[in-house]
Amino acid sequence: MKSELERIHREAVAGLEAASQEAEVEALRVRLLGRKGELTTIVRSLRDVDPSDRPAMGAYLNEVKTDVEQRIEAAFLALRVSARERQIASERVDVTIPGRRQVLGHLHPITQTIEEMIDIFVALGFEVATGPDVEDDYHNFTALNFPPDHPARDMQDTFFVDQDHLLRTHTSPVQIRVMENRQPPLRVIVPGATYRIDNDLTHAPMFHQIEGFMVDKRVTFGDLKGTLTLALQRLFGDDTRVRFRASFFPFTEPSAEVDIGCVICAGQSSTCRICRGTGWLEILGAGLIDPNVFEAVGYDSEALSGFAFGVGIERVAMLKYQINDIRLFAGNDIRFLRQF
Ligand code: FA5
Repeated sequence: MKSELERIHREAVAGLEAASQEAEVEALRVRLLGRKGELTTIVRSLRDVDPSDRPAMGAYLNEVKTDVEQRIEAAFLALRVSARERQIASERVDVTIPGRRQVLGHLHPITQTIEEMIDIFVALGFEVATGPDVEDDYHNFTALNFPPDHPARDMQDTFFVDQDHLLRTHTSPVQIRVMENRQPPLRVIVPGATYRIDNDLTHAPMFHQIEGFMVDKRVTFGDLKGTLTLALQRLFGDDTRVRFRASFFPFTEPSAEVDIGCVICAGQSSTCRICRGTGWLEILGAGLIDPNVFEAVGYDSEALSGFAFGVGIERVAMLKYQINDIRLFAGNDIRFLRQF
């Protein structure tokens, strides 16, 4: 039995020294100390030993068992420590390596222009409202005093969804939606996407407008002029000249087209390509809200008055940034967008 114990001890020591994985140590532990392990079973053969040798043999057995247990414990500990050291080494961070540059995106130039214009009008006491892109004929045309045979109702100009629904051709239907639900005094702006069957250097099938309107007692054309002149000068610079020309919209009376002094040549060049030598650039449509529009929303058109205007955002952005092709805004060319 002694020689058997010596063999087990020798092999245990050698096995533990060779083990490089916790799993190997665990296998050895099971082989030696498990329920059917070599050291566990050899205890049972102690009863076959001559009684006079039994105390000495028992003591030796205990010595071997204790030693093996301690070596296994130590082997586990050593492997865990070296595994942790390897992990720490592999996760080491070199704080001296220069950081990776984060490429920051930015807002689209149209969004930037919309936000700038919202800020200008909010500072003048206007609030922001929105409405649906898919509109019904009533809000887009009828309530805005378009006669039944108006050319804008032609399939040539308007994207119809079905008999009664269309992609709104302007932001003016939101005037109706706000007035249907609220009572004056109102000062509201409406930024949003608008759609028309158009496609050339200055007209896109989808573009953006900002509608603005004010309704109260005794709102005058002077209020419209003052508000728009101030807003356009904040947008294009304090020296910007603004002029109003008589025009026509079904939903305003009187109506005006508003021009700003050419931002390129300031009226100094008879060959300017932007203003074609006129010195003026058309920028928006406006007017005093037609009494028929007030009637459509149930307002008292005798007691109330109001102004409204609609600006093309792409138009503003093209003039501000001197862009000559409207299609660049929707082209998603990163080389174009990076410039803003
Ligand atoms: C209107 O849309 C009116 N609703 C504006 C208005 C509102 C007038 C309130 C009075 C009171 P107009 O069709 O002119 O008007 O369009 C207004 C602006 O939208 C134009 O000056 C132009 O800058 C822009 N616009 C029109 N069509 C396009 C298009 N296809 N692409 C880009 N911009 C366009």
